[in-house]
Amino acid sequence: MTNTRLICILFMILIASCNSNTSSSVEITSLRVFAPLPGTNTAVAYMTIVNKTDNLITFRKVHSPEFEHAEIHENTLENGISRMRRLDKVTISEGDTVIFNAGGMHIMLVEPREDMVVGSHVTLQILHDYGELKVTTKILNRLSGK
Ligand SMILES: [Cu+2]
Repeated sequence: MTNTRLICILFMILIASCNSNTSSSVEITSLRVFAPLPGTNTAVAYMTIVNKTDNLITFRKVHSPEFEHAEIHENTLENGISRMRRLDKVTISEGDTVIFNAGGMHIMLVEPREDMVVGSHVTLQILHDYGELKVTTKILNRLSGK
């Protein structure tokens, strides 16, 4: 191997490592968005967020172009009654995982802009300290899960 070629390879590795920014190391898996139930105007999103960075990450806002509002919620039990409250932020420690699921934290999508039917595409933009996570999926039926 010539010196020039070696330098070239080293340079390419350097560029690759410079490009690995924080947002690419935060991953969303198990994304499910359920359409509003008949007679309601709220959809709900569940997912798992994995923070593979070396930093604590704070999520503060969620947007969806298909809905008027999007909020981070948490279900709590007060005197045996299940209630939802809005969270200002969700923090995930370095290397940690946070699960949004039924009965726990979730993303509430309020007032669909168009008629949301099962199979429509829905996009979520989840903003954090270092950028945003953008994911798109097909909206599911909440009763059948399909
Ligand atoms: Cu909620």
